[in-house]
Amino acid sequence: MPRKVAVIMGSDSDLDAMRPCINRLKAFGIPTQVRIISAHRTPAAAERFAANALEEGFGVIIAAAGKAAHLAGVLAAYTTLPVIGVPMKTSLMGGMDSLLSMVQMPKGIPVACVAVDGADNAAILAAQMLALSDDALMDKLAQFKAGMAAEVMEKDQNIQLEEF
Ligand code: RP5
Repeated sequence: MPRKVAVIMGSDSDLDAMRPCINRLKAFGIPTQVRIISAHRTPAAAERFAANALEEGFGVIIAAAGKAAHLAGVLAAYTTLPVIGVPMKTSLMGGMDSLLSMVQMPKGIPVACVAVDGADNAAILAAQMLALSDDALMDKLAQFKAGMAAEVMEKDQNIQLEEF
């Protein structure tokens, strides 16, 4: 049974930014559960989810939050599963508040943090983690990378036809 990915958002206001993550996981065929759990508004639910996630068949937790974005760190505190944080863009310095809240985790409780609004990369990183024990998924990732390379090479060919 393949391990699932949890996509946890601190608020439904994070959903639009996280759609690329959910769509990418779906495209890779990864079973995904999407939840809204807040580290400060529903802290007991955050603890419960993270503490049970391994037993419930999850392999990676993706946590999206903005501002004082402690969701990823709180979830990481209650699980040995890898947690990938997605800092949400905010009105303060483009989301620097969210970014630092996630990336500056004190030692012992790491959070793998992608770029501000880096939802797509969070899904790809989660897939790479799961692919370590899933050869079919590793093949899909290889195809995905080859597809990206082919796109860039095509663009390179096309740009050489233009006059500058
Ligand atoms: C965080 O605060 C959420 O992750 C969201 O990014 C931000 C704002 O939440 P709302 O006030 O829009 O619910 O908890």
